[in-house]
Formats: sequence, C-alpha cells, structure tokens
Amino acid sequence: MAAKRRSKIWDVDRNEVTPESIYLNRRRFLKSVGAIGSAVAINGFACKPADEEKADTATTDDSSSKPTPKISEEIVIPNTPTSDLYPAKRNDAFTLDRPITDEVVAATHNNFYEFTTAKNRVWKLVSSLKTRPWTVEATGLVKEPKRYDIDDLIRKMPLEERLYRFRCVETWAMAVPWTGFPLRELIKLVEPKSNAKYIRFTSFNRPDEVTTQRFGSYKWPYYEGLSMEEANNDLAMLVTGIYGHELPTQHGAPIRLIVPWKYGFKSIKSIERIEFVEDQPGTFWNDLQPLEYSFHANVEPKVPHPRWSQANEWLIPNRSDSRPTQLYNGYEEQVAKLYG
Ligand SMILES: Nc1nc2c(c(=O)[nH]1)N[C@H]1C(S)=C(S)[C@@H](COP(=O)(O)O)O[C@H]1N2
Ligand SMILES: [Mo]
Repeated sequence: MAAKRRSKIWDVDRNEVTPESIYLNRRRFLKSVGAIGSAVAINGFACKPADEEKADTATTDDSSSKPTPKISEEIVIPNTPTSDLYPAKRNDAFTLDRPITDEVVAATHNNFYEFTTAKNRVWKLVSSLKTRPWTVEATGLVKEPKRYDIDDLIRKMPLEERLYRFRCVETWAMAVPWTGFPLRELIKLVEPKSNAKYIRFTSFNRPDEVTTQRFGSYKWPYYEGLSMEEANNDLAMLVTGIYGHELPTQHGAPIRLIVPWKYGFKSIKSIERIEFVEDQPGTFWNDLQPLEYSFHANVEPKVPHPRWSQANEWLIPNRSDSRPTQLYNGYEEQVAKLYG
C-alpha cells in the first residue's frame, strides 16, 4: 500500500514557527515520550507492507524486537542503549548567524555515497545498515590498540550539544544542533604515541547490507584524515546525535566526525576505525580527484573549485537563500592559527 506522507507529529504549522521553535518543541516532545518509557505511540503511525511486518517479528535479536522510534516518515532513530543521554546540555559558546535548518530538510538532503548519489533519496535507503551492535577500533600508534563497543564509548565521553554551521563543497549549507564530544577527549583516552602526527578515519564496508558496496564503482570503505593539531582543535567533534536525539542513519549513525571549518566531505560518517599514523594519510575524495578535493579542504571563498565558484553558499532547502561564503566557514578565530 502506498505510504501516506505524514506531517510532523507534534503538529505545528511550519509557516507559523521558526525552525528553532519547531526544534525546541520537539525536544520537549521527545522528553515526554522518554518519560512514558517507549516510543510505541510514534511508531503506531507506520503503515508497513505485510512482509516487512513479518520480518520484524521473525527476528529473535533482542534489540530489534523493540519498536524503532520514528519521529516522522523521514526520520527514524535507531534503537540504542544510550538514548537516555539525549538531549544533552547545550554548550552556549557556539552561536549561529542564521536560523537552525528544519530537521526534516536536513534529514532528506544528505550526501552518503555508500547508498546513492541522489541526495534526496539517501534517507529512503539507509535502513539496510545495522548500526547496533557497532564497534569503533582505536589503533595504530597508540599506547594500547582497543576496540570499543559504541555505547560503552559514548557513556565514557562528555556529551554536549553545539550549534554549528555546515558547508558542503557543492555550495549548499545548513546549520544544525549536533550532539557529541570533542575529538580530543577520545585522543586523551587512547593515548597516542609521540610519533603519531595524523589520524586516519575509516567507515564501514558492508556489501551484505549496502547494495552499492556490492555493485558500485567506488573503492569502499570511505576514509578521511586530519592532522593531530586539527584533531585537537576544540571545534573538531565526534558526533552521535542531532536535534536532541541520536543520529538517524542518513546523518552517519552511530558516530561521525564534524569539522565545521572544512568542506562537508571531511566529516566522515559511520566510523569503524580511528588509526593514529605518522604520515599524512590518503583521503577518499583526494585519491579520486586530487585536483578538485584537497587533503585540508578548508572552506575558502577565494579558492574556487575547478568547476565552480566558492564565493557564495545557499541554505537548504532554498537555492535563492544565498549568502557570501565565510573564510573557514566563519570559524577563523578558532582555526586560523592552524594554517598560519
Ligand atoms: N561515509 C561517508 N561519509 C560522508 C559522506 C559519504 O558519502 N560517505 N559524504 C560527505 C559529504 S560530501 C557531506 S556534505 C556530508 C553530509 O552530511 P549530512 O548528510 O549529515 O548533511 O557527509 C560527509 N561524510
Ligand atoms: Mo559534501
């Protein structure tokens, strides 16, 4: 049966409120759902095909027998043992010069090439990826290589919420509330050796769960890198949540990088391995198109992409909502010293 497009469950008229007030309403709503102990009420709207229902009940896996929290058709939050940590306290040191992007807009405009190159369809395809159980390996030049269960790791870390601008190299931009912890907290935990000069991040490679990794032409898994100085900068964050709850898979569940002064492709999603290395590592886009995507990939309005200008950006979902690109995406004060 055709899925009916539902309006957002907290039922406010989008034209009457700012994205920020929608988001604040939602936070309150989620809290109250948490208070009654389950999200069944939200999931009750779902109109699933019969075979999907069967698959749901046939499983003996404990975690998947719980209902999957669903905020709207577009936003499905994976079941996690750490949902009690959201919403985390906002760190007010990070402010915006633009409205927070509407949550559904952000959740339906994604780059996640493991699933599709079509930004508006990623959210429809991500459910095949299992984001629990999930481990993150910290390895390479560290005191003791270790593999962390994602929820054990999240509980060890100081979660907070930050409002950041986000700028894709393709010129679209957004502003969202991320929840996570400074990357430097993980660095402290794993104690890198003094000859560790760079960090290499690697995403998943699961051809059994993700069709494109079976048939596609890219060389998976996706990988990225930062220098240790960049990784230790206060802005660099490992992110596990957005809009006051865990990441929906399209945003890179269960854990992704956010480096807001760099183009979006540096902010690698769904990380499985964090490796400390001596030499500058290769990166996915730089290895594919070295003339178009550099290792540093800092947001620089005066440095055009070979095929388009970077002077301006536009705020999703509206191409005409255009404004000048800011050096380092407006984070010059915090990061210029890294490149001086
Ligand atoms: N693993 C992985 N991470 C990725 C990508 C990807 O294709 N695969 N795309 C990058 C790009 S180009 C952007 S702009 C951002 C998009 O993040 P969002 O969908 O949460 O807005 O994710 C980045 N991280
Ligand atoms: Mo991007």
